[in-house]
Amino acid sequence: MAKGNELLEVIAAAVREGMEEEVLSRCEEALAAGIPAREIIQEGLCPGMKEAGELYERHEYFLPELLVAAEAMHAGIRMALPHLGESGAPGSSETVVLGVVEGDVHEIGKNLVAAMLEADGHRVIDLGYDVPPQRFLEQVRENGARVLALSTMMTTTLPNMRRTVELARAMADPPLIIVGGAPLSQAVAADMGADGYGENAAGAPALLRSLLG
Ligand code: B12
Repeated sequence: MAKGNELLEVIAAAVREGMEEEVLSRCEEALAAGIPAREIIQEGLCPGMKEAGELYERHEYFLPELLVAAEAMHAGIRMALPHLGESGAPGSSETVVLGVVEGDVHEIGKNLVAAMLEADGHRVIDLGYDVPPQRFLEQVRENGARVLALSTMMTTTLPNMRRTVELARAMADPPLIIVGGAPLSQAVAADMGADGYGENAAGAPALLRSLLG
């Protein structure tokens, strides 16, 4: 039986190769070995997806291979999620409106954020991708959401995220705004007026807890 870090590497490789059955059996093994679910997601499943993304960028993978890797990752996430409660601290339950900003279809990272927030007990209203600013605002209003979570993976759609943040800030009762995605940093997020920035999905629940006090 593989141990600790070695097992997480095996999980990452299985995600990268899109081997869903292998991902599931190795995640089961890791949970049985007492590796925390959060670590399995953060150190095994996510790095595997990142590697698949890099292979795609180098034209060593085509779209089908990338999407099979994403499926394998999601299967592992679904298995790990019910075990997250053991490692996470209890927090308040909030309504979160979440989506990828207008012009951007990259949704794999956003889906992970949704899964992690739901596992932490929040009600997530997932608007999907390519979401215009007004739709975010409408949904925040209609659902009385206290949190707005925005994602983008492209520098070209950062201005759309900024615009959405500005409009949300100008609402009568503005939500708490958290943002994430590859082209962002703490500094960029602060500059656009967001309340918080999350580097990865696994840290999103803790980010919300710290902002909500
Ligand atoms: C997969 C992918 C695609 C897939 C998307 C499939 C899907 N259903 O999502 C497809 C093939 C469709 C695609 C299309 C395009 N892509 Co693309 N794509 C990627 C790739 C390879 C991986 C992205 C990914 O899923 N990563 C894995 C996830 C898990 O990571 P993540 O998204 O970063 O999310 C994590 C964190 O950022 C964070 N996070 C994310 N959001 C949020 C939100 C909150 C609130 C919080 C707290 C945290 C958080 O948590 C996540 C999990 O830990 C990247 C390159 C790369 N290596 O990153 C390029 C990349 C993003 N794409 C790029 C481009 C240019 C495009 C296209 C324009 C290409 C084209 N010419 O057609 C189109 C875009 C069309 C559009 N209008 O959006 C560029 C963007 C460059 C830029 N300008 O910044 C990249 C960087 C590639 C590159 N180097 O050129 N792409």
